[in-house]
Amino acid sequence: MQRRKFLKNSGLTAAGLVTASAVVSCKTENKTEEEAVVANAPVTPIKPIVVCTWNFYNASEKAWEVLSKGGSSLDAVEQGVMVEEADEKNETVGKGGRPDRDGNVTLDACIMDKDGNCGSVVYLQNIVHPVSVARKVMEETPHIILAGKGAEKFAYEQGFKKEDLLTESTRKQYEEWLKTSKYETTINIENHDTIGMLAIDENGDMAGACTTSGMAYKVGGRIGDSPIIGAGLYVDNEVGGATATGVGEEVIRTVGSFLIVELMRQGKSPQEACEEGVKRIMKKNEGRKDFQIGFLAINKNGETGGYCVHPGFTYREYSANGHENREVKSFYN
Ligand code: SD4
Repeated sequence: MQRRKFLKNSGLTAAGLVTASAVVSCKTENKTEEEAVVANAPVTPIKPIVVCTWNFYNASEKAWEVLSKGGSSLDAVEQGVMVEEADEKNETVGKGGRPDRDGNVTLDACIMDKDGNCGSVVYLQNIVHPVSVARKVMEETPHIILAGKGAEKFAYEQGFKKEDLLTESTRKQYEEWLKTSKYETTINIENHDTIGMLAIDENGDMAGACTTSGMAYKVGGRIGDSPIIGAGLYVDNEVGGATATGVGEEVIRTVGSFLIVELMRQGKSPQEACEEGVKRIMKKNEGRKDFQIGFLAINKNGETGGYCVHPGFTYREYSANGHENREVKSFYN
């Protein structure tokens, strides 16, 4: 009891010395009384905060701008990832994304809010901002996923403009690719890829978004994990959120982001949950080294973590504590 009083009165928690990880990672274990006191100590959650896959500086900067002015996590993640969708130099997302093997740029995106509402578009063409169309699906229709021509028609009805998404650069690359037409997945394309973003606003509410042009030179009609709620993205406002990048087929097979959120619900830290997520995938792919997956997670306290198959995956974190690009540990070294 003495010790309990000391901890209560010492200001230890207020000083932030009892970390979110101490609480979250210990939740399920048997405790001595002292450990239980530490584990049950209140934590000051880090908020607002935003994280995104890879070193997407401009996107996280935009999301932070929204959050730091008191904006919602939903607006932050939408406006954050839109930066990459509009960036023609980013050849894995939005305008300027690499096409499928028929030369068509087809985009996948989804968004999820604090109440578990979600919207998604798959195989969407000619629209620069699929994440915003996904938000419209969430807010303006009774549905969750719209695909292809239907999604495109809906986008025009909502006022989105038609635009050619193929650029000079991606057209040339495609013409070059046609000479061999060899499909192979590239690990850590240009050190960036799909953008998945998770944010907690100053009210402590969480949202997430994920957007991509998918695997370059995929079979026409292919859809990856990124727009699939539970695979490329999942948010549970009581627990945390997760998002994925890499070969979507493998993420879908384990319903990766949902799995990670559920592991956090069971008491794992975001880091531990991401590691377990990758290990589940590798268990089904023993010895396989030809693909990359990167998972990123955040819990309700603003504690973050990431893990990947091969070295190279990073995530960017932005809060009042500063912003940094974090390299994550990997299954293979
Ligand atoms: C997909 N996960 O379509 C996405 C794209 C990606 O490396 O991250 N590619 O499978």
